[in-house]
Amino acid sequence: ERSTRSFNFGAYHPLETIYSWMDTLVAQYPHLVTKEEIGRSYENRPMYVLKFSTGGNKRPAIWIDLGIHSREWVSQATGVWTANKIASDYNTDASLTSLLNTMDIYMLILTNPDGYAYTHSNDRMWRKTRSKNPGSVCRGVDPNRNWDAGFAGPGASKNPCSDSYHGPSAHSEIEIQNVVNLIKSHGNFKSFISVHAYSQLLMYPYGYNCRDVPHQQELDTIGRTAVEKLAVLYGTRYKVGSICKIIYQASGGSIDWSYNLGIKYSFAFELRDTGRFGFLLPANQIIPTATETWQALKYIMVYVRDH
Ligand code: ING
Ligand code: ZN
Repeated sequence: ERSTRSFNFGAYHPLETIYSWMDTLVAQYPHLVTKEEIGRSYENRPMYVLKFSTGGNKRPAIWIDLGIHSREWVSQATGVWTANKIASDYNTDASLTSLLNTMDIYMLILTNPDGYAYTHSNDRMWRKTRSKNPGSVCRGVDPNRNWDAGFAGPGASKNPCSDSYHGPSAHSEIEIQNVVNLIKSHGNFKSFISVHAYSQLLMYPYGYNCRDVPHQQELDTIGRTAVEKLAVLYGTRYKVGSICKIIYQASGGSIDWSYNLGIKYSFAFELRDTGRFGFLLPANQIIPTATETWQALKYIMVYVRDH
């Protein structure tokens, strides 16, 4: 794809197509968008973060990762649409423009590139990384059980064949190390948002236990307003709550780690749908899903800017 205008945002694309689309986006908006390699995956694929910035040095920033679970295809597809939206709306959408005049946005669209490639080549339902597990015939670690936050506690499996295998140690997966290193070395992230599918939920910490976090009330209020904004377009209903209370207890998750690191505005989305199609969400729902989600994302980001 030479121009992002000819790119089909309403289709699911393989990794190589998304990576080459990133270059066209950067080429089209060179003063706003840059592409940074944060490291390589287990199978040596580059991991590219898109940085949206109008200047400054390590401005307060918002982190958005998508596709940590490879089979949740509407997540990565929403990332592609959203990145294009941020770039094209800068200078036309007043609240986004003012946001980008003081803050940066970082987007990691393919957080699990090996898994994503594998969902195209071998197994559409692959969730985990593709790392080898010594002593087991089963591959992969659940990259959302691998973070140093209640690691190996309830809601994660010690069985390498399980889809929720936590891995041999916290941050054992190179893909997670790459993100952790970027977040820590940057040191000025104010919000950390992880995008999954499906179930139509907007969640905040914790997953590793069911106790309220110190900022529970504020996070809940933000979440409720965000899902009201999301529902305006098509009436899509989301539930809001802590991971543990609203979905299930799950240890070693990314937003528990980011929250404990001091990034107060840590959220996780579960996009459409509620189970009719599940991971196999039809491509004609990509743009509606991304468009409604953008309303919630923008609300959260503007709130973060103002607090
Ligand atoms: N759901 C998430 C999972 O990892 C989640 C739910 C989100 C747990 C954030 C912990 C933290 O199980 C899906 N669909 O993957
Ligand atoms: Zn997931």
